[in-house]
Amino acid sequence: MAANKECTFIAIKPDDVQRGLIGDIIKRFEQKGFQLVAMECQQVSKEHLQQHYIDLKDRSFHNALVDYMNSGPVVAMVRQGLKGLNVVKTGRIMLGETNPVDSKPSTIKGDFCIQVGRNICPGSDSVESVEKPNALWFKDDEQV
Ligand code: IDP
Ligand code: MG
Repeated sequence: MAANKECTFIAIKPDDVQRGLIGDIIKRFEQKGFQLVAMECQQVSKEHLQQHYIDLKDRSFHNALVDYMNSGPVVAMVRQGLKGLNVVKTGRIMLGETNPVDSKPSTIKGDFCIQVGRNICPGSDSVESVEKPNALWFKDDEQV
């Protein structure tokens, strides 16, 4: 990644791929001006997902979350903006709160879902936490 850029990792979960929401979600980040760095539609292994959700390994819903994310293809992407424009923070605002009940209309979770276990899009929650998922999901030469 260029030194003057900040990246964020965003994904679209299996039932939202099946619901045909990929275009609606991507459009919001395109319109907002987040540059595309990498994107892929892939069915990921449970081992990969256990790594992705390692910080939640002690939570009661961890296994159900891994099984669900493994149940069909997901779309994963990395997007970026100039440093100082806070794409990680802005991305989280665009996504809404983890629980859709708390998400305002016009956010992705506010507009497209009602249930925390089916909440459409995970997204990086801090600049420090971005590198790990980016490296797990995409090789260096898959990020442009
Ligand atoms: P985030 O996706 O908003 O960053 P995290 O706390 O990282 O939220 O949780 C990861 C995923 O775990 C959420 O997207 C959601 O699907 C699921 N999750 C979080 N909290 C709960 C819960 O209380 N019950 C069921 N699933 C949950
Ligand atoms: Mg999270």
